[in-house]
Formats: sequence, structure tokens, C-alpha cells
Amino acid sequence: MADNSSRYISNLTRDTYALILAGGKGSRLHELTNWRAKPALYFGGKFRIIDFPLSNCINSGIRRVGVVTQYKSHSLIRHLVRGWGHFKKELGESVEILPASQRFSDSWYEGTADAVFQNIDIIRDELPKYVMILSGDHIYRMDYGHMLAHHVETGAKMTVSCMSVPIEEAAGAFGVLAVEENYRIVGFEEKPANPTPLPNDPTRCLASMGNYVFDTEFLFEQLKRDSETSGSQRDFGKDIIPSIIADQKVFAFPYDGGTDGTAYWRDVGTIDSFWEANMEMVAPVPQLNLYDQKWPIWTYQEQLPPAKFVWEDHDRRGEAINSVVSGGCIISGSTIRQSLVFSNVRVHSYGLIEEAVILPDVEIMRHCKLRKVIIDRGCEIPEGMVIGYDHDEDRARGFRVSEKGVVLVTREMLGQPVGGL
Ligand code: ADQ
Ligand code: ADP
Repeated sequence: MADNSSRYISNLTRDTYALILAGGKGSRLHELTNWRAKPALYFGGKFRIIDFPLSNCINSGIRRVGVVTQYKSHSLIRHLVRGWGHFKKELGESVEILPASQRFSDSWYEGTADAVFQNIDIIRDELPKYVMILSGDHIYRMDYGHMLAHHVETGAKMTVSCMSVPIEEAAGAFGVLAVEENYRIVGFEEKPANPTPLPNDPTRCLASMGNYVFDTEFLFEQLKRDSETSGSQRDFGKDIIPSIIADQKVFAFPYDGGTDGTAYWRDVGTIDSFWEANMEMVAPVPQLNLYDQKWPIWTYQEQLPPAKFVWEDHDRRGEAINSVVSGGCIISGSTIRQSLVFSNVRVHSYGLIEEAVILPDVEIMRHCKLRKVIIDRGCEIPEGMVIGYDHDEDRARGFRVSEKGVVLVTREMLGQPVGGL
């Protein structure tokens, strides 16, 4: 790199406005996203998915951020206000919520490009040189400063972050790029059924991570042009990128995991991938290090007493092994293994909980056995209930059993009231 000093990059990040797209439906997560947008989904024992791109912005030195919301936004907005509402405009920092409000047209946000188009005036007010458009749906850590430096050094008008993934993972799921040796993008297909493999590896292809850097004026021109193009679905992947790669300098930025070289990036689009990504967090040495003080993941930090483990006079200890347990929890006389227990969870005696993702405010009564489950926020698991051992029985009780045998339980499935939390 010509000049990759931190001062050079900090000038770029200061001159950047980031827009996090957090309005998608996330329909393959079924009941987990019935009432909350996918970016508001809980993750990693303490966080919500949106905390990852937001923390990446702050840690990269991008301090002006807009979060575009649309579907099921109540829980997301509540989290943003509580956890991300303390930035000071006077210091040049802000996290703004940009709900679809029909300011420019009679319609809600159509595709992702329209979601940006409808906020052009807000971006213009900030006078940024670069606009970074980020997906609010992914779990990863990335220094966006490196991507900005790459954008400037290649002289690109638009840069797309990408990583190599197995062909079968990309098919129908990701935008797939073809690049020249210098990473100039020469081909792009949005979610092709048969992705074009990398020239040097027939088993893998180059997938778009859905994160883009634009020169601001170029972005505005393209959005305006697209808004006047009939038949456009107003989407970056479907319309904007394919329409500009032939004539404009559009480059790919290969993501290699950033500072520590570990390329961790997860799109938790299904019940199974959500459960698996959570399980990765309780591996003895996870690929994504949440304990790195140089790259903290910020979130809404509720004031709660410390987690407590109780061993009373009977024979069962309250214990958790290869697990994370958040504040406000009391684990009494039960064993928890390889699980994530979010805040304010109570587990009563004689239970065995394994490979479980227990969202906040859950109460598990005595003598329960849970294996390979996701328990949604606020559920009360009745005394003696066994979940995850007999899938026919799980289904008969109205629980959702995923393709890979993860059992999802919500308050509605248990016939429990949804209010009062
Ligand atoms: P997808 O993630 O499938 O593909 P999309 O559903 O458009 O694309 O979502 C992108 C982001 O925008 C998500 O964070 C979503 O929440 C948000 N979003 C979607 N519709 C929105 C709307 N109307 N208003 C506001 N926000 C909205 C994209 C790219 C692919 C790339 C993958 C990587 O199109 O090329 O491979 O991301 O996951
Ligand atoms: P989160 O756990 O993500 O904070 P909540 O459980 O608080 O989300 O739900 C978000 C919003 O959806 C709230 O306004 C809540 O009242 C509403 N909600 C949740 N579940 C239901 C339901 N089953 N029926 C109607 N509204 C619901």
C-alpha cells in the first residue's frame, strides 16, 4: 500500500458516512423473526446482530452512522436507543435511526438501493466524501479502514467486499463476482443457481458480503439513474452493480479477517446457521474473539447483578461448562454444557441443558432436559419438560424442528402470554 499509516486511514474514516441496512425480513428464521427484524436477533450470549457492524464502524473510526429500519423495527429501535443513543453530534459522532417514512415517495423502501435513495438528503447534509453501505445482518469483525484505503488506492468509484466461499454455500444465497488479477470486477451475478468458480479453485467462488464503499457523488448519480429506470427492483445486487461494472471502475476488496488473519464472517439466515454460529462461540477457542479489548463489541448493557451458581444441600451442583452465562442469571442445582445463557435466565434444580441457546428472561423449572434447542425470550419451560430427545414429540407439542434437528421454542408455542417483559 502506498501509505497505510493510521493517520492516512483515519482521514478516510472521518470523511465517511456509514449506512447500515437493517430493514430486511429474514423470513427463513421463522418465529425468531416474527416480531423482531433479523439485525435485532440476539447473538453470542449478550449481543444483538446489529452490534457487530455498529461496533466495526466505531472501532474503525467511522463515527457517523445511519441505521435504516423498516420491517418489525420496534425491538431494533428500542435496542438502538438504549445502547447506541449516547453519541454526541457536537463531537462529530452520531448513530441515527432512519425508518422508512415515505419522505420522497408514496412507497416504503423497495430494494436496498431505494432504502439509500430515500435518505439521500440526510447523507448529503453530512457532506461525506465516501459512503459505506453495510448489511446489518452479519456477524464478523472487520476494519473498514482497510477497505476504504483499498477503495482510494485503486481509484474505484465503488468497492465491494468479498470472500471466497464453497460453491454450494454461495448458490442461490450470495452475489458472485468475477474479477481480474487486480481485483477489478468484470462480472457479477446476484444469487446465481450455478456460481462461476474461481479460476484456480473449481470448488470455490468469490461471494459479495453485501458491504459497499462509494464515492458519494457517484452513488447519488447511480441512485438517481436507477430510480428512473423502469423495471429496476431498486437493489444494489440485482440492479446497480450489474449495470455499472462494464463502464465504471468497480473493485472487489478481499476480506481476509482483518488484523489477526482469521476470516470469520457468518450470515445467520436460518435456524440451523443461527444455532451453529452461536455454538461456535462456546468452543474452547472460538474463531471470533469477543474478549479482544482492542476490538470490543459494544451493546446495550443492562444493569444486572452478576450470574450466580448455586449448590444447595441436595446432590446437584449448579454449574456451567464450556458455556457463557450472562448477568442476572441464577443457575441452581442444574448442569449446563456447551450453551449460551442470555441475561436474566433462571434455571431450577435437577436439570440438564446441553447445546442450548437460551435467550433472555427465560425460566426453566425443575427436572427439565434440553438438548440442541433455541428457547426464545421470556419462555417458561414447565417442570419436567424434555426437549430435543424425541423430535416427533417436539413437533406434536407445536415446537419447530429444523432440518438439522435444532428445536425452536417460543412463548406462543408454549401457549404463554407475550406481554409483561
Ligand atoms: P441479501 O442479504 O439477500 O444479499 P437483502 O435481502 O437485500 O440482500 O439484504 C441486504 C441488507 O439490507 C440486509 O441487512 C437487510 O436487512 C437489508 N434490507 C433488505 N431490504 C431492505 C429494505 N427494503 N430496507 C432497508 N433495509 C433492507 C445481499 C447482496 C448479495 C450479497 C449478500 C451477502 O445483495 O449480493 O452476497 O447480501 O449476504
Ligand atoms: P425482543 O425480544 O427482540 O426485544 P420482544 O419480544 O420485546 O422483542 O418483541 C418485540 C415487539 O413485538 C414488542 O412490541 C412486542 O410487544 C411484540 N411482540 C412480540 N411477540 C408478540 C406476539 N406474539 N404477538 C404480538 N406482539 C408481539
